[in-house]
Amino acid sequence: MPSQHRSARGFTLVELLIVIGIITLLMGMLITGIIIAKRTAEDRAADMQLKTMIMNATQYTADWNEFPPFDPTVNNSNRRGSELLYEYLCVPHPIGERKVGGGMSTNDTNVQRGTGMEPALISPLHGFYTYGFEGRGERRIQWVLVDSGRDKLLGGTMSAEKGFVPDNSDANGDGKADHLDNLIEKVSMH
Ligand SMILES: [Ca+2]
Repeated sequence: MPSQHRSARGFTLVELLIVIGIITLLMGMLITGIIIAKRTAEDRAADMQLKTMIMNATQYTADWNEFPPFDPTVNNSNRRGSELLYEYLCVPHPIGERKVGGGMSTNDTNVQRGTGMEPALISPLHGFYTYGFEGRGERRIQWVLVDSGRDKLLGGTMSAEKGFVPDNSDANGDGKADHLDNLIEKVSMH
């Protein structure tokens, strides 16, 4: 009888372990699902914000009949580009009686503010933006807007001739070039 009792208890323990195993597996799947859903939502938001920026960049060139100044500080922690884009795309500027620009709406999540810092337009992927222009010589043909992506690293430089020029840097050491998750959009000037 005692041996029967032991085997009954042993079987219960195995069952318990199986149940714990299944629960762990389901929890893992659930958490993975939540992470994937969150990432998909962020990717979509980043894409939409870049498209909104393009609309407002197009409006900027139409209002001012020129591009904004070149972002001179292109590097991997390019807060300055995001500060300039906030200034050009989100803040209305008076021209005589009317106000131009500033069409892009901002909220607590897409603007980063800090003491002693200019407000900066930030990506739903939490990184900064970079922008530059593509053209030949002095002639600028289009804006190039770059969201540095989930790794927040640009992995390239902005050339006045060619726009964004990627390199093969891998600053976060994940074996992928930093530019591979960048989102890039271009706006022609007419
Ligand atoms: Ca990147």
